[in-house]
Amino acid sequence: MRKLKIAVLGGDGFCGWPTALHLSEAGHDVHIVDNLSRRWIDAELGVQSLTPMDSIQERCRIWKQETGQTLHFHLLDLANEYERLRQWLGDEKPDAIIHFAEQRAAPYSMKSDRHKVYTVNNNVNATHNLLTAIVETVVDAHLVHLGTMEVYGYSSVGAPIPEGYLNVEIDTPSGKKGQEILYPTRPGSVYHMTKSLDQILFQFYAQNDGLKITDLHQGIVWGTHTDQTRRHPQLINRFDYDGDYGTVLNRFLIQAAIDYPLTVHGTGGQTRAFIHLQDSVRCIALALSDPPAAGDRVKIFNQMTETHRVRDLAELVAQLTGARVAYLPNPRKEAADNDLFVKNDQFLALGLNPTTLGDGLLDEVVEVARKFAHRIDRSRVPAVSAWTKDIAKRVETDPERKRFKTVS
Ligand code: NAD
Ligand code: USQ
Repeated sequence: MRKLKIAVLGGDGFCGWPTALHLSEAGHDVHIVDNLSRRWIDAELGVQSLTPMDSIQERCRIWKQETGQTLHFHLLDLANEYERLRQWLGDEKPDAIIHFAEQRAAPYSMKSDRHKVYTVNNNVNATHNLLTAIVETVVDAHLVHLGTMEVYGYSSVGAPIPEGYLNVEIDTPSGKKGQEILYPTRPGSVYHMTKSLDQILFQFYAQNDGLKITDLHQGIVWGTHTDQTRRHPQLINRFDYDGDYGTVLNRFLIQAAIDYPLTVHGTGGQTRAFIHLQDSVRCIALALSDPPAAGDRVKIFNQMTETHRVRDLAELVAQLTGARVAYLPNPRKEAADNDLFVKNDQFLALGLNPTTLGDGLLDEVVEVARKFAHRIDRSRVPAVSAWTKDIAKRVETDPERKRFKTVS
């Protein structure tokens, strides 16, 4: 692929940082744009990444020292600094823009009315500001957005979830007519809802202004290192373990490392889609190499490599590490059990060779967690953000929860 100027929006985050490094190593001119809000949220919640992260400026300095490649950093809030965003885009004219810059935790988005308002304002404005600034500055960039699998909900219809579009037949007075529609969304949290809204914004701007957009519906990312973050201790990636930002498999792995019971919500019958961080980074590079043409519909990929039931993951981690498994009242409003079939043919066709849970990388995460175990605050491990006030009451008074408090 030719050398591109690539803007990585949200490039200080868990997925954005390793993506920026991967693309820089591939020879692209990478510009990280971030308002560092995720670091402020850590301060708000009183938690920190399991791994000690340096400032973004220091991380960029170490990368230059290790590779000779410059990573540019721009402090900019996409949601609240529209004029600066437009100016920046017009000045820099990137060939590609990767958009990670959203509030991405479902539990955080459900904590309170304030957190709901923040998540909607931040995510929807960030995406819309970006789209309208691309139109206004006439920048000919391929926009790659990180969406999510759970925009679809998990209603077990039995058929595989297609890559974005569904062919339907509609009854009309003159008989049945075929139509292609976006696969219906049924988001499971305010955060996931913002990703559903993003989809409509993309559809409009692709159709109205011919923007070239790829939307990656990504599953839950697990793992911590990539080939590039392993190069130097100060290039280490963020790793969230707390009840709001930690995702299920990474949480089980750190819980095992500190002898904390694995926190399965409900029966653990929830089936979810997963992808290792290294594959996530590779998929983004593959998507960049295959942009849609101006005037095309939004290209949608399912960015996941395998599906697992939550309780099976807990059992697997327990077998690997000897950890105990705790079945706790579920703070979320979600189906207790669901099947999940997902198509991911497009990435496989582009050459993705999936890394799976069987590839030995679970141990690597446990090792990292053991190394930094002293940084873990056990009191921040339980997930306490409840989806409704009724659920909050039920969880709070549940005897199993009370018993758990004493054993953990
Ligand atoms: P993260 O919170 O670690 O990173 C997001 C980054 O965006 C942060 O550095 C934050 O400071 C920045 N940001 C947020 N709002 C911004 C704004 N208004 N202006 C500028 N910067 C802003 O999250 P992540 O895990 O790296 O996720 C990145 C993207 O991938 C998100 O959009 C998320 O929805 C999506 N995704 C993540 C996962 C996962 O498991 N982590 C799975 C599927 C999809
Ligand atoms: N869960 C547990 N125990 C825990 C944590 C979670 O049983 O300690 C359960 C949850 O109840 C849920 C499932 O595990 O059923 C997944 O939860 P999660 O926090 O790992 O994932 P989720 O909230 O869906 O969000 C994460 C990322 C988000 C991304 C999404 C991809 O935070 O940014 O969009 O995964 S997906 O789920 O495919 O939509």
